[in-house]
Amino acid sequence: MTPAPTSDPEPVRAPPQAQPTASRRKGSVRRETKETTVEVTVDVDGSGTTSIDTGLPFFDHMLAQLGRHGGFDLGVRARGDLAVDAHHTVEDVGIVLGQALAGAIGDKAGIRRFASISLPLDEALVEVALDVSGRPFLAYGSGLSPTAAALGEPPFDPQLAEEFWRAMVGAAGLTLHVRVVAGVNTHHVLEASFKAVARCLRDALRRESNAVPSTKGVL
Ligand SMILES: [Mn+2]
Repeated sequence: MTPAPTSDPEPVRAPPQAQPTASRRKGSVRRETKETTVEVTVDVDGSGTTSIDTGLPFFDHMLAQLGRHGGFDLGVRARGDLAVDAHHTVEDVGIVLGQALAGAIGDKAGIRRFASISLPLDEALVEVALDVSGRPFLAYGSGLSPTAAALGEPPFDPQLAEEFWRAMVGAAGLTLHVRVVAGVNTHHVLEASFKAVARCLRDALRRESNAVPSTKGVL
């Protein structure tokens, strides 16, 4: 005969509730002007899956680095006035990506906020420091000659990388420093810089708590 229990068994714990911070941070923006039509979707808590089509193969290659090494799912589709040149398309993708990121990260609760890296790609070495500050600021030194040859077809002028970062940080409210320490090959220098920013975004947007990481209480 089994004796009746004399005390309550260990209380059954409720299954863990999904924390508010466990929700996936997603943003989606579509922007249409007379120069470009750009659609961006971003899932900051994704897995680095990308689907990129801007009409500029080299830029696609760079944006794929951003998503893959940023650890976020990134969809970009852009149709721009490439017959003029790539400028409007690149700049507008930066604006829309920045807006989508801002929407995804919301009030920035719990994020690490700061990140930096020194990232090599063969002979190229790029330093990046990032603050998800809410204050747009870009310091950019590519070290590349203004006459460095364009990449891909249709051509991506290497100078457009700076325009892209300025547009993105302006729309997302990021403080971003990109400094090329060494590098000869243009493809390597640009790719290292995109990978470095990606890695910093991944680290800075990682959630470490539920608090907004500012003594002001807001970012
Ligand atoms: Mn490459």
